Amino acid sequence: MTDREETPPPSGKEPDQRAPVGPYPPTEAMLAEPVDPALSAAQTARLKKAWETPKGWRYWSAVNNTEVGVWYSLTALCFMLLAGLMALLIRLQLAVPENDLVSADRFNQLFTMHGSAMMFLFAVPIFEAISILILPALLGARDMPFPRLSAFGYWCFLIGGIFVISSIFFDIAPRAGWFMYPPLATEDPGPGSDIWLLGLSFIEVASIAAAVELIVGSLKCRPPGMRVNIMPLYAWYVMVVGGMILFAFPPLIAGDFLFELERSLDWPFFDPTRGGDPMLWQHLFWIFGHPEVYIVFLPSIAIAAMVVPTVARRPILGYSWIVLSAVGTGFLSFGLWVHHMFTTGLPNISLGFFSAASQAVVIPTGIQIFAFLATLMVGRVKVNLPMLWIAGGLAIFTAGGLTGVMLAIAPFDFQAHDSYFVVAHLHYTLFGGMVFPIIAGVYYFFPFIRKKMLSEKLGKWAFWLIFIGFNMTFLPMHLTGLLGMPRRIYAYPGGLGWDWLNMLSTVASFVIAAGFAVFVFDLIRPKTKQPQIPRNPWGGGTLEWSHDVPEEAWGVRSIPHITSRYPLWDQPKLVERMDAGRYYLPDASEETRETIITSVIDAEPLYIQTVTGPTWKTLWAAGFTGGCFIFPTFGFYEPAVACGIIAACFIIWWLWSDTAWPPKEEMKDAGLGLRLPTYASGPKSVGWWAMWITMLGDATAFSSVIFGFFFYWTAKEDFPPEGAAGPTGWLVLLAVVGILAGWALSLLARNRNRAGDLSTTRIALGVAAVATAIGGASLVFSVLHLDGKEHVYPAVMSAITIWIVAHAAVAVVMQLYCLAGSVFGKMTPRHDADIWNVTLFLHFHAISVLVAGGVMGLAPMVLS
Ligand code: HEM
Ligand SMILES: [Cu+2]
Repeated sequence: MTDREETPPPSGKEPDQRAPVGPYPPTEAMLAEPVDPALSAAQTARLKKAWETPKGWRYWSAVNNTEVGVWYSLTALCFMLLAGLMALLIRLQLAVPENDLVSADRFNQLFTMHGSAMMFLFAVPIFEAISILILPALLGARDMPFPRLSAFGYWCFLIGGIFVISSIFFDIAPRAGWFMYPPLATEDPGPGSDIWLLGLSFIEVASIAAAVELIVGSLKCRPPGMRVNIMPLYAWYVMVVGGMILFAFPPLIAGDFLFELERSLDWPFFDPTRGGDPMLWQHLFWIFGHPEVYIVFLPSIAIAAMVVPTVARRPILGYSWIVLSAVGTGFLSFGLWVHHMFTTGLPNISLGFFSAASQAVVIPTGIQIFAFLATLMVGRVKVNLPMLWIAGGLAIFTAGGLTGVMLAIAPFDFQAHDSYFVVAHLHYTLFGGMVFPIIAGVYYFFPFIRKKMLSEKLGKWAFWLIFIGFNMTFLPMHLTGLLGMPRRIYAYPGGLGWDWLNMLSTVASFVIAAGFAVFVFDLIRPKTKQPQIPRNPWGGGTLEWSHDVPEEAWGVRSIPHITSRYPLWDQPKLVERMDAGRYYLPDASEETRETIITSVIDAEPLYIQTVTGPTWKTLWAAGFTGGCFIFPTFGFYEPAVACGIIAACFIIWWLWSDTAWPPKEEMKDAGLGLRLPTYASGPKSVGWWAMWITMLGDATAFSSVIFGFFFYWTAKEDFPPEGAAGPTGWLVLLAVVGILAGWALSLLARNRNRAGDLSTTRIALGVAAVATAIGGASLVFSVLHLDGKEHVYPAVMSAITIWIVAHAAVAVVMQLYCLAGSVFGKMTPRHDADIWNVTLFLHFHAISVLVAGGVMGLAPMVLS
């Protein structure tokens, strides 16, 4: 036990030394003390008030994870059903040879939208949705650290998703396949490809926002005592998958960025006649695309990792092995992308390397599955519905994994590539590795969310219909593929031996549909007459099952001190004491929403974070951000710019009014005699972590653009073309100097502010903004004489410029924001979270400017 009574009070020199005061961890004697019932009742009333969900139409301004998570999950499920209907149309068209149910063009739209919607509007979002919904409960937190960010992400997802998917009703949907290969997609007339590029980029940004939120949530919102090595496996998977999203989506966003520049400005990034290369897109796409399949697979394993111990009624075996394998799978998955490009004429050495790497990923995947099997074998298993779905999923996934190993062998892939064998393989992995486990998750967590049970009988019907229907649909496709049927054809001649196989697949796909109908019916049928469940109906050991029945919006009555991986099994009296308000944060003294932030490794309490409540600002911000992405698809650039500016204003207003204001009281009682600070800046605060993580993603996207430069440089002989002009050297230098000066001055401002020297702080910030602006402008002028249309070389230079200048603009806004904060009392020497986050952004910006300066200023000299 450590006693912090001795901690010195904050001194003038080191204003951020506000530290927790009081005993920690709590002793059994402290926990055994009864709580005064009158006090407890008063606390309950205040908590209720603080966490009240808005009523009537204001309900939609809610930002609480329990509301946003439910909307998010339902929306993703709806998109899945729509994409499923498209699959049925595809199957109907292919039922008989030479069918003319839909036209060739419509068919292309159907399979492109089916694949894109399943992957981008269902597979990734559903993971984030479920995680937003349950993660705080798993961690005994009251909410996610940035509820408004979740709400913003949700609204972006909804708007973007509806926009992308509804294009199919207007016959303008994308139609170049879910991986949009150029030149097919670059030359495709009509807005289809733009809808894909801009609409999905918009959704990817929202996905990244959610990933940031989830990672910070698992790192910093764990209950006191829940060290990393005892946190629920689900939270580990959230971190791994969140990290993968952070490194996988940005290359795609960078690719989308180049692609859209090519489509709207005719800059020839992927056009070989002007120095471009379609292979660059394939690389960028699959650097995203392969990790993507693990991004959708690992969360399902995470659900299995929660269900299996409950079903086996014992702690999971091989906890550390599972964690290591999850991390290992995450890493390995970034080294496999080339197996999607085996037939593009790559050197043999690459084929060999990526073939071996692809097979190696079986090892960590296998370890996780064996750990589950071992847990089930030594446990006292009582099979329930969630377990049935998990088992079915694992069986199907394993079959898909085996065909995956076959396809990873390059010579086999040469034969099976782009045939129905691949369609069979990918559906085996996706159904087994995500659809089944997700449904298992729905059955498992439904009682937690709605406090009612789904029907056992209907659940079994749904399972067997989908399981049998699935195998009857997709097993034959292995054969159709090996018999030579290519994927993505809208009609085929009869008599090739494919007819009956196709008919079988089509009939069976309706069996799957019937199964889904049963499942959806069970989900939405009214359950008012049904009794509420008892608490913890499955007998789980993790914290989410400690929630009250009926549910209260505050999550937990008090935030417990955790000492075990399965606290509900191992810590007697835990729930009773939580309910009594014996633990931390039992009160909402100012009737504001709060949660405890703990340290990353040991989960020691650090400070109390105010959590924001309902607002419309996020909805407006999302709407206008949507406009900024959606208008350009149809070539309306002015309204797009206007929307972008308005969205930025909303976001700034939202940040300004709701984050990082100096608190009323510096320290607050957190319960059990512990007093915690109410403000943190720098590495202790959640905002700083969020910025770090966001910047990692941002830097990855920038690196992908730079990767493009080096790709052309190494792969193309005419890069740069003979005698081509480059950016103006001295202007590039001026840009670097200006932006670096802005960075250094902001750092100076941060230090002077701490020292209480407000006038220097403000002057430095003002000058920093001017220097950064001059830097950005110089970079623009350095490339103005170049014509991006002529060749990929000027195009790349201009693309890098756009990237840097956009960031410089953000930097200027941030510097002015801090200046305003200092003037209006939002930022004080003690309360400087904003400028910490801004300087962190500027560190990254400074590095990217140095890189850009090198590429734009020095490379022309080296190259010529
Ligand atoms: C009712 C269940 C489903 C059926 C009957 C079905 C059927 C099909 C068929 C026949 C194709 C090939 C189209 C063609 O090449 O002409 C296809 C492609 C695809 N499906 Fe599914 N599918 C189903 C569910 C799913 C799910 C749940 C996912 C992902 C989570 C998914 C992802 C994909 C992808 C990525 C493609 C490739 C699209 C492309 O070639 O661009 N499908 N599906
Ligand atoms: Cu792959």
